[in-house]
Amino acid sequence: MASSSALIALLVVLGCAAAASAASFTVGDSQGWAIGPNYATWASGKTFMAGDTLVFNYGSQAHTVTEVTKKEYDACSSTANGENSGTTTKTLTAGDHYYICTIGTHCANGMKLAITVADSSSGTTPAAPAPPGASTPPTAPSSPTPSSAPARLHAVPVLAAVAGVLVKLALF
Ligand SMILES: [Cu+2]
Repeated sequence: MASSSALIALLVVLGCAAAASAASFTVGDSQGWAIGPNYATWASGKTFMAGDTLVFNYGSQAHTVTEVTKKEYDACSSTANGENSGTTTKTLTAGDHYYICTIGTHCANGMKLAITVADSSSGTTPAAPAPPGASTPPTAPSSPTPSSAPARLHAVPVLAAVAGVLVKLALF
């Protein structure tokens, strides 16, 4: 009996760890998706993993969230259909992603976001690409392990230790 309850506890702990691993990022934080924030600065230092979500908050109809190619991102020009409901959530897949607002000159005025999403099964966490013309100084670390990465990984040894204790309790 003891061993089965320990195993159940272990599964619950591991299940919680898995659920907590997908992060949600609010683009621009409290400023949302608007003219004003520097999204290169916002993205720098963040680690985006496949399965994480981006949440864009903005005034309905006032802006669009349009995923574009790098070429369109660089040119601030796209004929793609964006979303303009006011709240747009994107679930990330591995690779580079580019988002712009296609209304007026909003993109040229800063409504453009470029991120690099790491595959959740790999240990690599490449930094977000710096958009050309960005006025921010290159403060992003060039090392492959940004400071935010270890925080995610700290939970693993702790869970392993907890699991080890539970198994020992079950056996003795
Ligand atoms: Cu806009």
